[in-house]
Amino acid sequence: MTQHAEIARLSLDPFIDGKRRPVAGTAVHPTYDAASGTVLCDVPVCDEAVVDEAVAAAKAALKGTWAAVPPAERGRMLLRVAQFIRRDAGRLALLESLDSGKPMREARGDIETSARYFEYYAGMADKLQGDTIPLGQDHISFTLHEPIGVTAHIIPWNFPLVTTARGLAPALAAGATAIVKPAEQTPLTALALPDYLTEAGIPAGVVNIVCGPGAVTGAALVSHPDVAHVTFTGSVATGKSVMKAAAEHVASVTMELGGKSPVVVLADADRDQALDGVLKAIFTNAGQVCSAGSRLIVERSVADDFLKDLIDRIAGFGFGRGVDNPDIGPVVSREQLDKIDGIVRRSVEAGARVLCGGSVKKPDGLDGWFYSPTLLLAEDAGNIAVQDEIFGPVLTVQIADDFAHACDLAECTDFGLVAGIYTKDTSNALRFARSVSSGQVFINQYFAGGVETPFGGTKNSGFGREKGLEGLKAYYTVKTVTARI
Ligand code: TXE
Repeated sequence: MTQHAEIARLSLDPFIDGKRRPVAGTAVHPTYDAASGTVLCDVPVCDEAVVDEAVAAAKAALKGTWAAVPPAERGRMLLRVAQFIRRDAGRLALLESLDSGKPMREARGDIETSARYFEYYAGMADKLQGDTIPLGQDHISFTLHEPIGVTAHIIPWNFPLVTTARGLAPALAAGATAIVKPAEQTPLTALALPDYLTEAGIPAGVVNIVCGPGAVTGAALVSHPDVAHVTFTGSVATGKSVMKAAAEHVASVTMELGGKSPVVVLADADRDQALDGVLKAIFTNAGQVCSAGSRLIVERSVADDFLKDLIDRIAGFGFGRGVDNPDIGPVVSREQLDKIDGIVRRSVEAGARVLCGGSVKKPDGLDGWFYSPTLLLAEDAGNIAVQDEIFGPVLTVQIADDFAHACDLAECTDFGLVAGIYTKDTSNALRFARSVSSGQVFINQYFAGGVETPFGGTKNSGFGREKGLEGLKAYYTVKTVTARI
């Protein structure tokens, strides 16, 4: 087992009621170095009894110590968390890169984004105020914004700390308490987070971290009757089972379920801008991004030249361990590699054509889980590579006859998370933005906006909005008080 010094210094025990809670003797699950396929460390699994303890701690803190902290002070605590994350950005980025395989520069970006979530929502803690409602001279009516309660956060492996901060920061700003369950593939930065929460003065029980497989730890958490809201990011299938479990105790849910997002390149697009944008949209984090631009829809008159330029640029990509900051790192797990390879094979069997890549890759001296950056031309909109989320460095290409055809192709899946368009014609860009079913639209750029811009899906991509002021709404409830005077 690799004993990386930074991991050796980390407590792998769950964090419950302000303390590490050793669960030695119970089952463990390994987390891997994706570049070599070797085990980084074994993390103890939290069973239902441990999850119960975490929920009980969060429930006690909700009406106790956390309620007693004035909103402005809650905000200051969140600001301190942001400050400490930034101070230790090197440590956290290293843990994230080791654990997920993502290139260091991307891990560094993730850590800064995580700090930004705490900073952004810190400013909202003392601004969640209600309204007064005019009912005439015999009444006074007003609303109170009250914390929703105990919240559960089910975290995916592609952006471990970012996704944690995206839900946790607004939940805490709103006065809610939380239990975080990181993905079993990438628990390390979540296990580091308690150091900063404690140093920032956040009381015991307000945030609890439990690790383990989804079917054990995750299922126990989302079905717990004392959980009032579940924030879930992951697959459509797991999202449906989480919704069912939450429905049993009438908990609200935020569902971020991935996508198959189109990037339209029209004939009049700025070529270099579009090339940069398309490459970034699919190859960031080796394509393991819910909002990845995984379908290129390019106008026929420029398609040959545009695809040739893309293939030339891809040919220059270097591979390596995430910590060595390559152009492309490994994918997170053996399962994910097999899934990518399986979809590409089925897609080709069904008629798609490989323009470049299309196979598992073994960079020199590395035995881990790498996949070649791939372009797949699919004429048939029903092809699996058009319809299914691959979650790897695979760009499906569709050719459009004209703008109207591009708009139709953009709509040909059951997902609706993000859509992008490259064109110099602002009217067409805005027509596209109006017509496309999508939670976000990017014009002449991709992954636009920061923590301030609301994010979420339509159709199978889920519902509810995270980020921005919209992201707070899941974490408070509105109570109306009306008096006769
Ligand atoms: O997802 P799961 P997996 C997509 C992507 C990927 C596929 C499978 O296409 O290839 O999903 O990935 C927890 N109750 N996305 O298998 O199962 C689990 O432990 C409660 C898109 O990793 O959805 C992990 O913490 N929790 C995506 C989280 O759910 C459960 C990001 C996600 O796991 C659970 C990740 C249960 N019954 C994958 N079962 C995005 N939207 O960005 C599992 N979990």
